[in-house]
Amino acid sequence: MTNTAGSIVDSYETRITRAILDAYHEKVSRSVVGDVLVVGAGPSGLRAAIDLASKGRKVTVLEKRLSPGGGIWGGAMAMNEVVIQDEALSALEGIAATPRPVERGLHVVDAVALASALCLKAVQAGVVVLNLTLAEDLCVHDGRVVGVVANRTGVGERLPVDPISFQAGAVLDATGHEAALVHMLRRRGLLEGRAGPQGEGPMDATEGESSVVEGVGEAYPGLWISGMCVQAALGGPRMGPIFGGMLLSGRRAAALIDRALTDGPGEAGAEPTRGGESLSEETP
Ligand code: 48F
Repeated sequence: MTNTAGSIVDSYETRITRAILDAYHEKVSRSVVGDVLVVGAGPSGLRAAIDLASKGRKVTVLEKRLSPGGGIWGGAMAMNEVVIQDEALSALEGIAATPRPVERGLHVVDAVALASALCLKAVQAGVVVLNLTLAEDLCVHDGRVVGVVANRTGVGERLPVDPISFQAGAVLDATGHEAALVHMLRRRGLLEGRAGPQGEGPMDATEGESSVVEGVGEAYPGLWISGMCVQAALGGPRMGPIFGGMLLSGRRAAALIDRALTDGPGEAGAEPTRGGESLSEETP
Protein backbone atom coordinates (compact mmCIF):
# COMPACT_ATOMS: atom_id res chain seq x y z
CA MET A 1 0.00 0.00 0.00
CA THR A 2 1.55 3.31 -1.03
CA ASN A 3 1.63 6.22 1.33
CA THR A 4 1.20 9.04 -1.13
CA ALA A 5 -0.47 12.23 -0.02
CA GLY A 6 -4.23 11.88 0.07
CA SER A 7 -4.32 8.08 -0.24
CA ILE A 8 -5.76 5.75 2.42
CA VAL A 9 -2.99 3.79 4.07
CA ASP A 10 -3.48 0.32 5.49
CA SER A 11 0.01 -0.94 6.11
CA TYR A 12 1.20 -4.04 7.94
CA GLU A 13 1.79 -1.84 10.98
CA THR A 14 -1.72 -0.41 11.06
CA ARG A 15 -3.22 -3.90 10.71
CA ILE A 16 -1.16 -5.02 13.69
CA THR A 17 -2.35 -1.98 15.64
CA ARG A 18 -5.99 -2.66 14.77
CA ALA A 19 -5.69 -6.30 15.77
CA ILE A 20 -4.55 -5.24 19.25
CA LEU A 21 -7.16 -2.51 19.62
CA ASP A 22 -10.05 -4.73 18.55
CA ALA A 23 -9.01 -7.71 20.68
CA TYR A 24 -8.28 -5.65 23.78
CA HIS A 25 -11.44 -3.60 23.64
CA GLU A 26 -13.57 -6.66 23.00
CA LYS A 27 -11.99 -8.27 26.09
CA VAL A 28 -12.52 -5.23 28.31
CA SER A 29 -16.02 -4.69 27.01
CA ARG A 30 -17.08 -8.20 27.95
CA SER A 31 -15.58 -7.68 31.44
CA VAL A 32 -17.52 -4.55 32.32
CA VAL A 33 -20.29 -6.57 33.98
CA GLY A 34 -19.64 -10.03 35.38
CA ASP A 35 -20.10 -12.40 38.28
CA VAL A 36 -16.87 -11.76 40.17
CA LEU A 37 -14.20 -9.07 40.11
CA VAL A 38 -10.95 -10.15 41.72
CA VAL A 39 -8.57 -7.32 42.57
CA GLY A 40 -4.99 -8.54 42.87
CA ALA A 41 -3.38 -11.34 40.88
CA GLY A 42 -1.34 -12.92 43.65
CA PRO A 43 -1.67 -16.58 44.67
CA SER A 44 -4.96 -16.14 46.53
CA GLY A 45 -6.61 -14.01 43.84
CA LEU A 46 -5.52 -16.21 40.94
CA ARG A 47 -6.50 -19.43 42.74
CA ALA A 48 -9.94 -17.96 43.56
CA ALA A 49 -10.39 -16.75 39.98
CA ILE A 50 -9.49 -20.17 38.54
CA ASP A 51 -11.92 -22.00 40.83
CA LEU A 52 -14.76 -19.57 40.13
CA ALA A 53 -14.23 -19.66 36.38
CA SER A 54 -14.09 -23.46 36.51
CA LYS A 55 -17.56 -23.37 38.08
CA GLY A 56 -18.78 -21.33 35.12
CA ARG A 57 -18.59 -17.89 36.74
CA LYS A 58 -17.63 -14.89 34.64
CA VAL A 59 -14.49 -13.59 36.32
CA THR A 60 -12.24 -10.60 35.73
CA VAL A 61 -8.96 -10.00 37.55
CA LEU A 62 -7.59 -6.47 37.85
CA GLU A 63 -3.86 -6.26 38.55
CA LYS A 64 -1.99 -2.98 38.90
CA ARG A 65 1.44 -4.37 38.05
CA LEU A 66 2.78 -5.41 34.66
CA SER A 67 3.13 -9.04 35.74
CA PRO A 68 0.36 -11.02 37.43
CA GLY A 69 1.65 -13.39 40.11
CA GLY A 70 1.96 -11.06 43.10
CA GLY A 71 4.50 -12.14 45.68
CA ILE A 72 5.18 -15.52 44.09
CA TRP A 73 7.97 -14.39 41.76
CA GLY A 74 10.29 -13.29 44.53
CA GLY A 75 9.97 -16.43 46.67
CA ALA A 76 11.74 -15.37 49.85
CA MET A 77 14.41 -12.68 49.86
CA ALA A 78 14.45 -13.00 46.08
CA MET A 79 15.24 -16.74 46.23
CA ASN A 80 12.67 -17.91 43.74
CA GLU A 81 11.48 -21.14 45.32
CA VAL A 82 8.11 -21.30 47.07
CA VAL A 83 7.28 -23.54 50.03
CA ILE A 84 3.99 -25.45 50.28
CA GLN A 85 3.08 -27.68 53.18
CA ASP A 86 1.55 -31.20 52.93
CA GLU A 87 -1.91 -30.02 53.99
CA ALA A 88 -2.03 -27.49 51.14
CA LEU A 89 -0.86 -29.67 48.24
CA SER A 90 -4.48 -30.12 47.17
CA ALA A 91 -4.54 -26.39 46.38
CA LEU A 92 -2.22 -27.10 43.44
CA GLU A 93 -4.98 -29.15 41.81
CA GLY A 94 -5.02 -28.46 38.08
CA ILE A 95 -1.93 -26.23 38.27
CA ALA A 96 1.00 -27.44 36.16
CA ALA A 97 3.73 -26.73 38.69
CA THR A 98 5.32 -29.75 40.31
CA PRO A 99 6.09 -29.70 44.04
CA ARG A 100 9.26 -31.48 45.21
CA PRO A 101 9.26 -32.88 48.74
CA VAL A 102 12.06 -31.53 50.90
CA GLU A 103 11.64 -32.29 54.57
CA ARG A 104 9.04 -33.11 57.22
CA GLY A 105 5.88 -32.21 55.38
CA LEU A 106 7.30 -29.38 53.29
CA HIS A 107 7.61 -29.14 49.52
CA VAL A 108 9.19 -26.59 47.21
CA VAL A 109 7.86 -25.38 43.88
CA ASP A 110 9.82 -23.28 41.41
CA ALA A 111 8.37 -19.77 41.81
CA VAL A 112 8.51 -19.01 38.10
CA ALA A 113 6.70 -22.27 37.33
CA LEU A 114 4.00 -21.60 39.94
CA ALA A 115 3.34 -18.00 38.90
CA SER A 116 3.29 -18.90 35.21
CA ALA A 117 1.10 -21.95 35.73
CA LEU A 118 -1.47 -20.00 37.75
CA CYS A 119 -1.59 -17.25 35.12
CA LEU A 120 -1.96 -19.69 32.24
CA LYS A 121 -4.59 -21.77 34.03
CA ALA A 122 -6.59 -18.64 34.81
CA VAL A 123 -6.66 -17.50 31.20
CA GLN A 124 -7.40 -21.02 29.97
CA ALA A 125 -10.29 -21.27 32.44
CA GLY A 126 -11.81 -18.15 30.87
CA VAL A 127 -10.69 -15.52 33.37
CA VAL A 128 -10.02 -12.11 31.85
CA VAL A 129 -6.82 -10.76 33.42
CA LEU A 130 -6.31 -7.03 32.98
CA ASN A 131 -2.82 -6.05 34.06
CA LEU A 132 -1.59 -2.47 34.48
CA THR A 133 -5.07 -1.76 35.83
CA LEU A 134 -5.31 -0.14 39.24
CA ALA A 135 -8.42 -0.41 41.39
CA GLU A 136 -8.60 3.11 42.78
CA ASP A 137 -12.04 3.07 44.36
CA LEU A 138 -15.22 1.05 44.85
CA CYS A 139 -18.79 1.50 43.63
CA VAL A 140 -21.17 1.27 46.60
CA HIS A 141 -24.90 1.33 45.94
CA ASP A 142 -27.43 1.13 48.78
CA GLY A 143 -24.89 -0.22 51.25
CA ARG A 144 -23.49 -2.87 48.93
CA VAL A 145 -20.23 -3.01 46.96
CA VAL A 146 -21.29 -3.53 43.35
CA GLY A 147 -18.09 -2.79 41.50
CA VAL A 148 -14.64 -1.32 41.22
CA VAL A 149 -13.42 2.01 39.87
CA ALA A 150 -10.29 1.45 37.81
CA ASN A 151 -7.66 3.42 36.00
CA ARG A 152 -4.56 2.62 34.04
CA THR A 153 -1.65 2.18 36.43
CA GLY A 154 0.38 5.36 36.59
CA VAL A 155 -2.31 7.51 34.99
CA GLY A 156 -4.97 8.22 37.61
CA GLU A 157 -2.38 8.81 40.35
CA ARG A 158 -0.43 11.36 38.31
CA LEU A 159 -2.81 12.99 35.87
CA PRO A 160 -6.35 14.41 36.04
CA VAL A 161 -7.79 11.48 34.08
CA ASP A 162 -11.10 9.95 35.09
CA PRO A 163 -11.38 6.21 35.68
CA ILE A 164 -13.83 3.65 34.31
CA SER A 165 -15.84 1.15 36.33
CA PHE A 166 -16.49 -2.58 36.36
CA GLN A 167 -19.46 -4.19 38.09
CA ALA A 168 -20.02 -7.67 39.48
CA GLY A 169 -22.13 -9.68 41.88
CA ALA A 170 -19.11 -10.06 44.16
CA VAL A 171 -15.80 -8.26 44.51
CA LEU A 172 -12.79 -10.00 46.07
CA ASP A 173 -10.07 -7.95 47.75
CA ALA A 174 -6.99 -10.08 47.09
CA THR A 175 -4.57 -7.15 47.19
CA GLY A 176 -2.30 -8.80 49.76
CA HIS A 177 -0.61 -6.73 52.45
CA GLU A 178 -2.20 -3.54 51.10
CA ALA A 179 -5.81 -4.65 51.72
CA ALA A 180 -6.53 -1.82 49.31
CA LEU A 181 -10.30 -2.19 48.96
CA VAL A 182 -10.87 -2.74 52.67
CA HIS A 183 -8.98 0.47 53.38
CA MET A 184 -11.10 2.36 50.84
CA LEU A 185 -14.18 1.50 52.91
CA ARG A 186 -12.43 2.05 56.21
CA ARG A 187 -11.29 5.54 55.19
CA ARG A 188 -14.96 6.45 54.63
CA GLY A 189 -15.92 5.11 58.05
CA LEU A 190 -17.89 2.31 56.41
CA LEU A 191 -16.06 -0.38 58.36
CA GLU A 192 -16.08 1.13 61.79
CA GLY A 193 -16.12 -2.02 63.79
CA ARG A 194 -14.78 -3.65 66.87
CA ALA A 195 -11.97 -5.55 65.18
CA GLY A 196 -9.42 -2.90 66.05
CA PRO A 197 -5.99 -4.05 64.91
CA GLN A 198 -6.17 -3.10 61.21
CA GLY A 199 -2.75 -4.32 60.26
CA GLU A 200 -0.76 -7.51 60.30
CA GLY A 201 0.69 -8.95 63.44
CA PRO A 202 4.27 -10.24 63.75
CA MET A 203 5.29 -13.51 62.14
CA ASP A 204 3.74 -16.76 63.32
CA ALA A 205 3.70 -19.24 60.45
CA THR A 206 1.55 -21.89 62.12
CA GLU A 207 -1.17 -19.51 63.29
CA GLY A 208 -0.91 -17.39 60.13
CA GLU A 209 -1.38 -20.32 57.78
CA SER A 210 -4.61 -21.39 59.44
CA SER A 211 -6.11 -17.98 60.17
CA VAL A 212 -5.56 -16.75 56.61
CA VAL A 213 -7.99 -19.46 55.55
CA GLU A 214 -10.42 -19.22 58.47
CA GLY A 215 -10.72 -15.43 58.15
CA VAL A 216 -11.97 -15.50 54.55
CA GLY A 217 -15.42 -13.98 54.28
CA GLU A 218 -17.63 -11.09 53.26
CA ALA A 219 -16.14 -8.02 54.94
CA TYR A 220 -18.94 -5.75 53.74
CA PRO A 221 -21.92 -6.67 51.60
CA GLY A 222 -20.52 -7.56 48.20
CA LEU A 223 -16.85 -7.29 49.26
CA TRP A 224 -14.93 -10.45 50.12
CA ILE A 225 -11.39 -10.83 51.40
CA SER A 226 -8.75 -13.51 50.83
CA GLY A 227 -5.03 -14.08 51.23
CA MET A 228 -2.79 -11.67 53.06
CA CYS A 229 -5.59 -9.11 52.88
CA VAL A 230 -7.37 -11.18 55.54
CA GLN A 231 -4.49 -10.68 57.96
CA ALA A 232 -4.09 -7.01 57.11
CA ALA A 233 -7.82 -6.41 57.54
CA LEU A 234 -8.39 -8.47 60.66
CA GLY A 235 -5.03 -8.16 62.36
CA GLY A 236 -3.74 -11.72 61.96
CA PRO A 237 -0.07 -12.70 61.96
CA ARG A 238 2.11 -12.70 58.87
CA MET A 239 3.43 -16.13 58.03
CA GLY A 240 6.50 -15.40 55.95
CA PRO A 241 7.57 -17.37 52.90
CA ILE A 242 5.07 -20.21 52.90
CA PHE A 243 2.34 -20.11 50.27
CA GLY A 244 -0.03 -23.01 50.94
CA GLY A 245 -2.36 -20.88 53.06
CA MET A 246 -2.63 -18.27 50.31
CA LEU A 247 -3.81 -20.84 47.79
CA LEU A 248 -6.20 -22.46 50.28
CA SER A 249 -7.53 -19.03 51.22
CA GLY A 250 -8.30 -18.33 47.56
CA ARG A 251 -10.02 -21.68 47.27
CA ARG A 252 -12.20 -20.95 50.29
CA ALA A 253 -13.08 -17.51 48.96
CA ALA A 254 -14.13 -19.06 45.65
CA ALA A 255 -16.33 -21.65 47.35
CA LEU A 256 -18.03 -19.05 49.59
CA ILE A 257 -18.54 -16.54 46.79
CA ASP A 258 -19.93 -19.20 44.48
CA ARG A 259 -22.41 -20.22 47.16
CA ALA A 260 -23.35 -16.62 47.90
CA LEU A 261 -23.94 -15.89 44.21
CA THR A 262 -26.19 -18.91 43.99
CA ASP A 263 -28.10 -18.07 47.19
CA GLY A 264 -28.38 -14.34 46.49
CA PRO A 265 -27.50 -11.28 48.62
CA GLY A 266 -27.88 -11.59 52.35
CA GLU A 267 -27.78 -15.37 52.39
CA ALA A 268 -24.04 -15.96 52.60
CA GLY A 269 -23.65 -15.51 56.36
CA ALA A 270 -19.90 -15.59 55.99
CA GLU A 271 -18.81 -12.35 57.59
CA PRO A 272 -15.14 -12.76 58.48
CA THR A 273 -14.42 -12.87 62.15
CA ARG A 274 -11.36 -13.02 64.29
CA GLY A 275 -11.58 -13.74 68.00
CA GLY A 276 -15.35 -13.47 67.92
CA GLU A 277 -15.34 -9.91 66.59
CA SER A 278 -16.65 -8.96 63.23
CA LEU A 279 -14.87 -6.70 60.76
CA SER A 280 -17.81 -4.36 60.40
CA GLU A 281 -19.97 -3.48 63.34
CA GLU A 282 -23.10 -3.59 61.32
CA THR A 283 -23.60 -4.76 57.83
CA PRO A 284 -26.57 -3.10 56.23
O1 48F B 1 0.74 -9.71 47.50
P1 48F B 1 0.05 -10.79 46.76
O2 48F B 1 0.85 -11.94 46.28
O3 48F B 1 -1.20 -11.25 47.69
P2 48F B 1 -1.70 -12.67 48.26
O4 48F B 1 -2.38 -13.43 47.20
O5 48F B 1 -0.35 -13.45 48.61
C1 48F B 1 0.57 -12.97 49.54
C2 48F B 1 1.92 -13.60 49.23
O6 48F B 1 2.36 -13.26 47.94
C3 48F B 1 3.02 -13.21 50.19
C4 48F B 1 2.89 -13.88 51.49
C5 48F B 1 3.04 -15.38 51.50
O7 48F B 1 3.29 -15.79 52.74
O8 48F B 1 2.67 -13.24 52.48
O9 48F B 1 3.09 -11.81 50.36
O10 48F B 1 -2.42 -12.37 49.49
O11 48F B 1 -0.72 -10.18 45.51
C6 48F B 1 -1.51 -9.04 45.63
C7 48F B 1 -1.59 -8.39 44.26
O12 48F B 1 -2.52 -7.31 44.34
C8 48F B 1 -2.04 -6.27 43.53
C9 48F B 1 -0.53 -6.30 43.73
O13 48F B 1 0.16 -5.66 42.68
C10 48F B 1 -0.26 -7.80 43.80
O14 48F B 1 0.07 -8.34 42.55
N1 48F B 1 -2.68 -5.03 43.95
C11 48F B 1 -2.52 -4.39 45.14
N2 48F B 1 -3.29 -3.29 45.18
C12 48F B 1 -3.97 -3.23 44.00
C13 48F B 1 -3.57 -4.34 43.20
C14 48F B 1 -4.92 -2.32 43.43
N3 48F B 1 -5.36 -1.25 44.11
N4 48F B 1 -5.38 -2.57 42.18
C15 48F B 1 -4.96 -3.66 41.49
N5 48F B 1 -4.05 -4.55 41.98
